[in-house]
Order: sequence, then C-alpha cells, then structure tokens
Amino acid sequence: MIGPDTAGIAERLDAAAGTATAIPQLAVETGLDVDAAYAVQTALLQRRIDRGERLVGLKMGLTSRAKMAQVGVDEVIWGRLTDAMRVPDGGVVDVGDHIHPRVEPEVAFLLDRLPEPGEPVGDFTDAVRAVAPALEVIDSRYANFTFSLPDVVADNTSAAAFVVGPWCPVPDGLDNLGVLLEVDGRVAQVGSTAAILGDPRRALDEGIRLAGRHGVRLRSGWVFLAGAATAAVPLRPGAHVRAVVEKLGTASLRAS
Ligand code: 0L1
Ligand code: MG
Repeated sequence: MIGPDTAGIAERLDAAAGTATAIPQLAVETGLDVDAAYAVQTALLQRRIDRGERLVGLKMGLTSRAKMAQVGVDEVIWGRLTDAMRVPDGGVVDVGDHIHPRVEPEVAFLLDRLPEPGEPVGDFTDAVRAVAPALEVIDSRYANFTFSLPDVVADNTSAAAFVVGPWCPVPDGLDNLGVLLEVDGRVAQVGSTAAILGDPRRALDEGIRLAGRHGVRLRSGWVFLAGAATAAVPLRPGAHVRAVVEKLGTASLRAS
C-alpha cells in the first residue's frame, strides 16, 4: 500500500506558513497517522534547513490540561525550533507574518550534558545549564486553529516564534512557581509551573523519550521549551506581552 505523500504534505504546510494562509486539515484526506506525521514534520524542517535555517532546540506541546482543553487534543507532543523562530527578549513579532497567532508563557531550559538515548535524566543540573522565563508564539497553519493529533504534529506543533528571557541558575524547585501572562500591563492568564506535567523537569524526560522514538537526539546548547503553564491568548498588533515566572524573571515581546 502506498503511504501518505510526506514531501507533498510538508510542502503544503510550508507554503501555508510562508504565505500566512490557513489550509484545511489534511490528516484524514491523506491517511496520516502520528508516526507519519512526525515524518512530515522532519521533511518540513528539512525545507527550512535547506533555506539556511539552523536547528536550535526542541519544544514540548500540550504539556498542560489547560492547553489540551483549549485545542481538544490530549497527548503530549514535540516540535523543533530553528534560529529563524527566535525573537530577542523585548523584540518585535509582526502579526502579519502569521495567520492567527497566539502567545503563551513557558519555561525554557538551556541544555547541557544529556543522558544516552533510552536513559532518564539523572541529575537535572547536569542536563540543564540554566533556566529562563519564555514566551512562545504558536500559529496553527489550519483554518480556525482546529486540528487532529496527526495534523498538529505534522505542522511542527504550531511553532512560529519564541522569546527567551535572561538565563538564570537552576533554582532548587521548579515545580510550583507562579506564572503570569500579561498583555499591555494587564494579567491575561495566571498559572503555575505545576501545570507543566506536574513539574517542568518531567517535560525534559518526556522530550528525550518521545523525540528519541523518532531518532531525534537533543543536543548540548539547545533551547528546550518545556511547555505552557496556561492557555494561549490571541496576539494582536500593538500588544506588549510579558511572561512573569516567579524566581526566574520576565520575558517580553511587542507585536506589530
Ligand atoms: O506549544 C504548544 O503547546 C502548542 C501545541 C500545539 C497545539 C496548539 O497549537 O495550541
Ligand atoms: Mg508552547
């Protein structure tokens, strides 16, 4: 039996992102299952690499109940980050480059000495050199931000842009830090890092395990986005957005 057209699906998703034009969901039409969807994600990222982008990290998606409920998909997923997606702290995101962007507060890790594939993270401070507050801009390439699990995996888990705040030493506990998402100085979402799989450190084990299933190994020096602590909110032109994470500080962006 002939499988889904991996390259063709990656090309459609790439064009949707490049032209900021939503497309219909494609998993049912193309017979895409989750494994095939990760193969599409690989092909999609290869197109970016062929254009000169560089892989700089990995992101976890749907690591909290709030996020799962928001999009109606209840499995932890992972995607890839490139240098072109990174926006400096306090930098500008052009809403016009995206379809219907949303923004969410995250915790970022700077990866260091990682375990061998198949091994759990032993000492977290060996594996993670520093932590930071972060913002992720997500932008599903599917109409109405509506998708199935294979759809969103193929679409690189809606990754669009990310901001990492100042790196700081790993604090004693990461499992119950207060998180605020502020838009124009007003609190838009309130959460706790406990919402990220109970403890964001768990997200790293999950990332290593789940990406390893598809032959992807995390690298020293990569950024790891552990997941959002709250639901995402729409990113509107002119908005000033800040993630505030207790003990870690803030990360911000401005939307134009
Ligand atoms: O980073 C995320 O949690 C996003 C995962 C994909 C689902 C979505 O677009 O909200
Ligand atoms: Mg996210």
